[in-house]
Amino acid sequence: MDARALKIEAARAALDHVEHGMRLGIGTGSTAEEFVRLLAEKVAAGMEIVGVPTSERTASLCRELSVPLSTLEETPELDLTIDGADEIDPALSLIKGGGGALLREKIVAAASAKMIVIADATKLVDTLGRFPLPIEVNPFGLASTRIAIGAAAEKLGLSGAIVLREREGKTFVTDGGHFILDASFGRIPDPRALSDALHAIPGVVEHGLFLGLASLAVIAGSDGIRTVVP
Ligand code: ABF
Repeated sequence: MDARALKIEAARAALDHVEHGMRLGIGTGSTAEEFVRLLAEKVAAGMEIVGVPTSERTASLCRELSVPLSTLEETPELDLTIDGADEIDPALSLIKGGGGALLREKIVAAASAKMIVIADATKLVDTLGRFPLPIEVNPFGLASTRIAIGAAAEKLGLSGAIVLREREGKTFVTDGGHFILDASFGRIPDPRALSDALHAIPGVVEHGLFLGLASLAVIAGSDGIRTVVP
């Protein structure tokens, strides 16, 4: 089964958790986009839901496919968020943000009673950190913030390149108008400690460690669908 087929299978399995009348957080990335396409079919068949998108890209796809949208201002409490991830560990701690949407993704996930992660099996890891950790930073004071991030990581025994994300030769700017630093720290044995250290840095808006947010992961692999709980 090719990579896209696995994403579709994970998205399809997650759809079983969506009930009529739900208020949904809708994730970003290629797996989440497969979920949007399948959700649109359910809506066309009469399922009533409303979605809060985690990025302009997801919002645009939802509008194109007539998935009803709301905002967190209108719908501040969500029943369920469905989203992808870059890495998933056995405790369902995640690295997210490869798609550059981590801030809205985390805000929406935190506003949801439940979060289900959808992914192919390549995202499963024993310890987070093989994937560079995305850190969303305010453009003001970027150089100082990058130094502070390196120093905070060093105190935790972590080190590695901290690179300003670019796209098509220009600095990547998030939907929220911020920059992303991708930190290649390698294995992160204590994600909570790193999360707390990053949150203490004024120029850091948010980071891609999603801890204690996902309640279930639907994983598609060559051996079929697996449901992972912490
Ligand atoms: C988004 O989906 C990001 O947080 C994460 O980086 C990405 C994973 O993308 P894909 O599903 O395309 O692998 O939620």
